[in-house]
Amino acid sequence: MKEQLQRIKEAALSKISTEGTIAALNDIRVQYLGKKGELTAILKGMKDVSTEERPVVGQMVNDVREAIEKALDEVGSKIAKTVRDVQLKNEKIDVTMPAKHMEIGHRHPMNIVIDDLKKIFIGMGYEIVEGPEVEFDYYNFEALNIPANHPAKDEQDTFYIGNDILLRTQTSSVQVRVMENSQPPIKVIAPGRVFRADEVDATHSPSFHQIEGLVIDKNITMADLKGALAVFAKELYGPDVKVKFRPHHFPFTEPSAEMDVSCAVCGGKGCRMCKGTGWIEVLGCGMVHPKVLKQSGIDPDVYQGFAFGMGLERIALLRYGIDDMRLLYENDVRFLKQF
Ligand code: 2U9
Repeated sequence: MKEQLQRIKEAALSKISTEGTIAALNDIRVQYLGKKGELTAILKGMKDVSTEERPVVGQMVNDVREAIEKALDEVGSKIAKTVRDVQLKNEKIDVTMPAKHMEIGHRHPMNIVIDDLKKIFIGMGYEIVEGPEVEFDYYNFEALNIPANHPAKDEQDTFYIGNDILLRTQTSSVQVRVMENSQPPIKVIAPGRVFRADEVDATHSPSFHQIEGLVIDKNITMADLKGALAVFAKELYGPDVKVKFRPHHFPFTEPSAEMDVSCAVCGGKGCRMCKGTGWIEVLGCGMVHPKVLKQSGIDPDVYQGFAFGMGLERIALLRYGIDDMRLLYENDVRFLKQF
């Protein structure tokens, strides 16, 4: 049995020393040390060895096992190192290679305009408020002094979800909610998407964007409205811009007006952009109608306010000299890349 063990040891060590792969080493481990391996078979035969010989043979089996394991480990780690060295050599990274070109997008022109306007109003102390695009008829029309059968409801025809639920036609509904939930002083702008049942053409879209503003406090007058909107116009178009107010009518404001700014292209002389008038219409505005204040829980004998609203697509088209609103929504990258 001792010779047999010596033979096993020599055969195993010689095999191990000539192998070049981890898989082959694993096979050898199974062949000698596995459950059905040659060394294990000898251990099982120990019962036939005499009591005196047993400790000697047992020690030998252990020595042989240790020698085989040691050889397997040594050769195994040598092979692993060689494999790693080859891998490192093959996977060398050339840090001087030019990087792959990545297309990075940028803000949509509408978002550039929205962000600019928000920044101006934040600078003037306004808080930004948002509300639902799907709205109750009450918040979109009724609370703004536009009752059923009012002609303004026809001008602002929209998409109805149900009898009393619709897609909002103006962000005024957000300001009504602010009035219901808080007491003055109120100084907010409500930017957002609005909807109207309009046919698509160069200047109309069934979905567009607005910013509306609302300021309510004691002793607010038309002078505050004009001052605030003149500051806004100068922030947007530069310090030399002139503003003028033309009387108008809205159901929710009284008195109401539209504000024009002097044409930035011709400086007021008249050109193609301003259709020869020297002026460009920018927004609608007015003093909040006392009925509107009262209906939302604000006492019009104590508080007054002004409001304004503007369509943002119009401002974007004028700013960038775009002649067709549809270009803003078609997402043609050749168009969008220009901004
Ligand atoms: C409350 C009371 C009054 C908001 C206002 C306008 C005038 C206006 C239009 C401009 C072009 C909408 O996008 S557009 O079609 N808006 O002219 N909007 S005053 O008045 C309010 C808002 C909220 C509680």
